[in-house]
Amino acid sequence: MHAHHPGRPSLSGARPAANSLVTARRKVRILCGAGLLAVGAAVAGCGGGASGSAAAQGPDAGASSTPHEMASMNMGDPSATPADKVPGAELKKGTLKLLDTRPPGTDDVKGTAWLAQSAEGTTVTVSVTGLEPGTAYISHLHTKPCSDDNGGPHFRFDPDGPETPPNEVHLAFTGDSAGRATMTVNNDRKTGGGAVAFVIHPRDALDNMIACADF
Ligand SMILES: [Cu+2]
Repeated sequence: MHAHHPGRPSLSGARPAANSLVTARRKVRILCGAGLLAVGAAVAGCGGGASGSAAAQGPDAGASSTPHEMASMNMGDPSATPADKVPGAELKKGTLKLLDTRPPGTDDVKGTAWLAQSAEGTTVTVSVTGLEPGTAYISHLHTKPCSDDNGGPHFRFDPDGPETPPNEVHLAFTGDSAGRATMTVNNDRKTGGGAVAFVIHPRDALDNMIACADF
């Protein structure tokens, strides 16, 4: 009798395995997006898809990832290949300059940011000194030069898309005991010429801009 069901084509049986993987990833992204709405403070940290292929993650990353781990991964991975070491990339380098908008106690912030674009997408690395030990910072790609409105708005791959990774490029880091930090983040899309500056903010005062680097 089972063979006699012309009205029920067995679509699921014919679907290639790759499709179900894509479906699973979409589900993860949707889940992540839902979490963002609920957890405002973590808004800058969601969107685990930014690092791209499964090959870029550990072998069991998919099995063990929680939304929280995804968030920290997407805001940067200190062990990722830094932008200036990405093979075959077009590399831009900028020196951090202090901004007039910086809060007290940040006069010693110095460092370098690198923006690499390759077939793998975009890699951004920042290396900073003069941070407050134990203090958290957030940094972003911006669309204007540092001299123009302190870098202007955040760069977005899709201008009408969300203000969160992976549609924006965010790096989170904390000053170590010596006030230093180095962080790298990957995104599977290229910024093209749209991201021209890199700006560091205190994590607890995102409207505050400490320093900016032009690419
Ligand atoms: Cu910013």
